[in-house]
Amino acid sequence: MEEPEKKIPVLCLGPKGSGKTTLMKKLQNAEGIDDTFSPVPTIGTNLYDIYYLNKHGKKQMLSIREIGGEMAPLWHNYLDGVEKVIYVVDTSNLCQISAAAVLLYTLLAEPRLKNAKFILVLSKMDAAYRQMRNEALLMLQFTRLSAELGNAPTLLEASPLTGEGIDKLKAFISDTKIGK
Ligand SMILES: Nc1nc2c(ncn2[C@@H]2O[C@H](COP(=O)(O)OP(=O)(O)OP(=O)(O)O)[C@@H](O)[C@H]2O)c(=O)[nH]1
Ligand SMILES: [Mg+2]
Repeated sequence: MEEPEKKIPVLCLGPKGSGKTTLMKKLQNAEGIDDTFSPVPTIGTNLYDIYYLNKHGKKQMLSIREIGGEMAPLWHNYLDGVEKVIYVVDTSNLCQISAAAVLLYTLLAEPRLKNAKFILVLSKMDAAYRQMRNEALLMLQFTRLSAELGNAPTLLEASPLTGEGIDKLKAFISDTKIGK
């Protein structure tokens, strides 16, 4: 059980079912992330320890906290000390995208996240979903966000199923200051 006061500098957020757990498992190099992988919706939060090599080739670990989409009204309780936000949007679910956008804007406008780096992950970019990419970006008003915001998100297309984007996501999180 995680200690409630433990500060985790990297958060993974996004609407329910957008693919956060699957992505985190893949980052952990878990076996069996394929068509048959069936995660359960995250109730509350999950902590993932991620191992990576730093620029000196030394093995390092950092923790990422996933907060279930069901918990969106409570995300604000977890923002203190956060340096990076991985925001996961399901490209295959255009009905959910406006809600996803509103939640993202709320985070981007949050004073406690003023200096945080955001990465916007278009998940499930395998197979047929890829064609929805441009519509998804349009609905998220990504171009406008990029032009108008100081802390505009970096964009990443990813799929835990094919492994696309996983290395880039590791690079994004791995320059985080860890520990005290
Ligand atoms: N095709 C495809 N399906 C995916 C991918 N990632 C996740 N899924 C499926 O999407 C569903 C939801 O995935 P989760 O990883 O549980 O989503 P979540 O964001 O953690 O959801 P909550 O914890 O409820 O907020 C599952 O059925 C996954 O198998 C992907 O890259 N491609
Ligand atoms: Mg989950």
